[in-house]
Amino acid sequence: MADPVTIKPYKGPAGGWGSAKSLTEILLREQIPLSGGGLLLHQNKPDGFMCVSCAWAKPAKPSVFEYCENGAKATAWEVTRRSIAADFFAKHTVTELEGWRDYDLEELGRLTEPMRWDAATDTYRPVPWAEAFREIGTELRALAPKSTVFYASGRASLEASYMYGLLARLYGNNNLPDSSNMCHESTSVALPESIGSPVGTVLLEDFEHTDCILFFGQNPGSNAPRMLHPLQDASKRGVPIITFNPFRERGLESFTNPQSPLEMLTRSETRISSQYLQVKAGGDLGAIYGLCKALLEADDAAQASGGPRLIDTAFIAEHTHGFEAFADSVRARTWDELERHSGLPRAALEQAARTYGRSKATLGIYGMGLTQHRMGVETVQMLVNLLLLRGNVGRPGAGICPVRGHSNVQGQRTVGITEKPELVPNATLKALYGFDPPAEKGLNTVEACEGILDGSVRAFVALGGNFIRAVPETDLMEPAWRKLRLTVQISTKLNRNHLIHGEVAYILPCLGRVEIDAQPGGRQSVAMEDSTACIHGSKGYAEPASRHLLSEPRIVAEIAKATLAPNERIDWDRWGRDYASVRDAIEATYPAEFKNFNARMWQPGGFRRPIPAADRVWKTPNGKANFIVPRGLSADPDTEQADPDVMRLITMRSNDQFNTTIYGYDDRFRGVKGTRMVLFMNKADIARLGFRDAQSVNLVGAAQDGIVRRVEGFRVLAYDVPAGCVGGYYPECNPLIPLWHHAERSKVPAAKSVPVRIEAAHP
Ligand SMILES: Nc1nc2c(c(=O)[nH]1)N[C@H]1C(S)=C(S)[C@@H](COP(=O)(O)OP(=O)(O)OC[C@H]3O[C@@H](n4cnc5c(=O)[nH]c(N)nc54)[C@H](O)[C@@H]3O)O[C@H]1N2
Ligand SMILES: Nc1nc2c(c(=O)[nH]1)N[C@H]1C(S)=C(S)[C@@H](COP(=O)(O)OP(=O)(O)OC[C@H]3O[C@@H](n4cnc5c(=O)[nH]c(N)nc54)[C@H](O)[C@@H]3O)O[C@H]1N2
Ligand SMILES: [Mo]
Repeated sequence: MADPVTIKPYKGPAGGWGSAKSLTEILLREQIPLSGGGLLLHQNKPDGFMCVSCAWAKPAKPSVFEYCENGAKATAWEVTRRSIAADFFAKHTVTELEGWRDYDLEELGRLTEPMRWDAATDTYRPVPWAEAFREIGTELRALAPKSTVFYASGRASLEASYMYGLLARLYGNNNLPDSSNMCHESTSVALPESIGSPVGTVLLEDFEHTDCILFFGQNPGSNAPRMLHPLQDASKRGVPIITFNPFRERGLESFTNPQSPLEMLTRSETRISSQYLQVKAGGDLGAIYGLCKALLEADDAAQASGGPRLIDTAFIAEHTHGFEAFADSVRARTWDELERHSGLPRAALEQAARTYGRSKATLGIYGMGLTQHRMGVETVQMLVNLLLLRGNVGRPGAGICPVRGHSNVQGQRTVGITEKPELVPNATLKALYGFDPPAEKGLNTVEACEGILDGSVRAFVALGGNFIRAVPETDLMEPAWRKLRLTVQISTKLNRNHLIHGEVAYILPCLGRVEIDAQPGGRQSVAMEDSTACIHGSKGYAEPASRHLLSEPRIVAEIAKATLAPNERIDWDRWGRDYASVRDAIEATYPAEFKNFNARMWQPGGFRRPIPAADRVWKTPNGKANFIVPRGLSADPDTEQADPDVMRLITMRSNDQFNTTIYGYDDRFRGVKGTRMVLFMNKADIARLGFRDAQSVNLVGAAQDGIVRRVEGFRVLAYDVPAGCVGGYYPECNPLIPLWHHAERSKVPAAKSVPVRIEAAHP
């Protein structure tokens, strides 16, 4: 049999003809007529629907086709003509389905009716909505509030999320973990201490005014492709883009705009990065220290010779605190240790620092490559330190720009999906709804996992997502999960989390955002917040996948009614069918952020909620922007091993997936076709460890905690990655991540430097 797997380097640009072809394939597979392009014309438009893929900013003046390959794939995935036939579950036991791959489960198409697991037959069986809500309510009322978790994956709208947060608090807990707990929680902990804002300060316009971009650990070609447009424009203006990434990602090297006929016909490419630094996994603290060191050395020299200063002394004096201590810590670091930790030569760091030192307005952009480390919080703060040295926060063309993941993950936090009671306007909630919101801190993702493992968590309600597949420590989590009393999954597609289920288990299928949400009072719209804190309205255009589906706000309302004592100040029925009334409640709860919400959400480009740091107002305890000295240099202090055979595994996304949703088995930009079980490895490491290219290997966890962690069946792929680092795909690699291996201060699982050993597989 011919090897279905092919691996060859991809030389083309991101975007371009490869992107057009890949999109056509998925539209055909999901049986969406190419005139379905008509639907795509509404994507990310002021009167259209907001993309269900990433959270990247939506411009006020969109182009005719304001979508990317992966955004269109996500739309196609949601409005697919495929759906799960009524008799499907009768034919397949849950135990059988557990053996199916993620891809095959979701490829079945949309879930169409509410289902309850039937123990006698081990199948999911249809159940009337009313009965489902009644039983869920009865179960939840029987449990101690502390033992229930209300998870949210970052896609649900501001309206559904607000209602969901309130449901948890009225029920009696702050157990509101969010996908953000696995993602940008490092940002949400780091930035308030540094600049007094939990989110970035950058707007899309800033890309037009910047003259230098520092780009850390984010893969825009696959994960935020619309960002390639402003990056391309900046590059064409001659703006240097300095990238720090262990992988040479195609989207950060070269881009052809698939929506420009001229670029497509002439096959013209724009180079994106002007300098590409293949930092070691977890080496960013060292790398940024290096930039700061080079800058301070140049500044010392300038001072000695009476030349212009390299640091913004006026800004530092007026706006910041902690500069001296920080400068001392920079000077105390030796180039030797910085080179060793970052894996980058001093000369390259000095070159990058010279470019930065010439800039008048720099953007610092980053993603999971910084946040998903043991020192994720410190690394984000270190990037802010670098920006503060030259006053690069709070002026046009400059700022800190975390690239958020799910399309409304940032917004969910804004409207109260958080385990931290201090982030919630509890006094306002009390005034509005006449109850005392729980004051005790709730569970985040890692703590929810701990509670499931030790049996203190008994019920898990999920507003979207595929929690069991997304979290670390799969092999311990799955058996513990089965001991839960109640699992409720509000979902669009079948995934592994439905198959690994509790004693009483429900699947509640919901409308997606691309679909028309018809309610008695008329068609409803929802709102979401993008990565730049702009809030947009979104209206569905596609016919719903089934007439049995309910909307997310309606499902949350029904669970609330079935579970909570009646509250005369909350009309759940009205909220569940008239979302403008929920937006009024959001505005009443957060008047500064959501002033005139219902009118402003349709403003082209959305409305920006106030971000004080963007105006140099620092909402930190000392009223200043703070330089913060990190506690160390290594991303993974406690797994730092002298043993050179222990590798740092980076777990990441392919170009053909959205988190645990697998669209296909190709990763075009990395040249992989037909498999996800590859291990990207440096050539010298392959030779040193006695392997060869294409050999079959297994990965074994190398954390010394007595737990055996293993994933078998990878194929070694010689690749341009720094020595000591290997790469593999998420979620296949998740059984290798210890639950305790998380960012120390934010508890984001440290998925980007997992200690592993590689063994030859013996067939
Ligand atoms: N199509 C598509 N879009 C998506 C998603 C998706 O799965 N598919 N997921 C969404 C979500 S929820 C999120 S959070 C975002 C995720 O988007 P990204 O932040 O891009 O996430 P990853 O793919 O995990 O990869 C991060 C990048 O970091 C690099 N990296 C790894 N370790 C390090 C390191 O130590 N230092 C540095 N400097 N770089 C490192 C990797 O090589 C990779 O290029 O995308 C969102 N958008
Ligand atoms: N090893 C490793 N692990 C990681 C990561 C990593 O980089 N490496 N990344 C982490 C990150 S950044 C994140 S955000 C998490 C993601 O974790 P989750 O957000 O929990 O996972 P998703 O894969 O996005 O969830 C997919 C499911 O959501 C449901 N869904 C889709 N659309 C809708 C909708 O409109 N409404 C509802 N109710 N349901 C819907 C579908 O049933 C689908 O199967 O994973 C984390 N896990
Ligand atoms: Mo994410």
